[in-house]
Amino acid sequence: MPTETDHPAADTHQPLVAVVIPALNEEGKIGRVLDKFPRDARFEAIVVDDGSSDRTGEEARERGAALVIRHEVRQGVGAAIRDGWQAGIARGRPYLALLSGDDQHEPSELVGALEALLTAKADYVQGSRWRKGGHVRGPSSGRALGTRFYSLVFSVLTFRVVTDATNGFRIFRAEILSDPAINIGQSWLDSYDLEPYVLYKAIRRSYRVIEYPCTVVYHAREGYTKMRGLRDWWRLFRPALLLRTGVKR
Ligand SMILES: Nc1nc2c(ncn2[C@@H]2O[C@H](COP(=O)(O)OP(=O)(O)OP(=O)(O)O)[C@@H](O)[C@H]2O)c(=O)[nH]1
Ligand SMILES: [Mg+2]
Repeated sequence: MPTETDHPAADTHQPLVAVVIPALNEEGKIGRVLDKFPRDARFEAIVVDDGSSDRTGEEARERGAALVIRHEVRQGVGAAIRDGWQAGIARGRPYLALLSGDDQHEPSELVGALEALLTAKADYVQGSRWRKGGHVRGPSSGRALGTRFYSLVFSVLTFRVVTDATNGFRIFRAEILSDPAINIGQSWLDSYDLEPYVLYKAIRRSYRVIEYPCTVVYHAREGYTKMRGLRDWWRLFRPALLLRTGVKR
């Protein structure tokens, strides 16, 4: 069971959006993410420290996370995000969001994304570095091409144009997760699969999904990924394929 450290100030603001930030050994970066977190009472940061062996959890607490959930043992990025979103639901937040814990997104862009969602009366906003106004900063090596190819395949499988399907950046109505056809509790989603799973389901269940331009940063010198080998790529790739073919639900 995860252990939780609550920050009393969070409850008095009654934020609209619980922004979940999964983090595994992100000391240094997690503080930077929280320093850039919008100074806007509609947003609260829920950091899930997924078995880090460094000061990730302490740093998150010191730099203003409303809630830090600690996994004593690493459970995977999907499991971390799931616990964070469930905590957001338990806190009564009507919207859930996702931001990388390795400082690859711009937290301030959450504000525009929320406005876009509310204005369009959408259910789900997916960040896209490839939409006009979006940016890629730093050397992404082969990733830029890889994410475009992935998005093309994802679009074919969902019958819908999605320009940046691997992007974690998103805000959506928490109610989506109580749809009986969307089950994020499945153990096959514990790793990289959860993020594309939720996007795929939101589209295929006919929720109103829009894209919003956002920034993705590649910290070449510090490192920006914990993905290892083909297995992790397959985990990112397989949800749309397995759902489309009916192998998984
Ligand atoms: N890989 C991985 N990341 C984890 C885990 N638990 C939490 N995380 C966090 O989840 C986020 C995603 O990690 P990355 O491996 O960088 O993946 P990504 O940022 O989605 O994609 P790329 O950087 O483009 O590879 C980071 O903030 C990690 O610290 C885990 O078990 N594995
Ligand atoms: Mg990363």
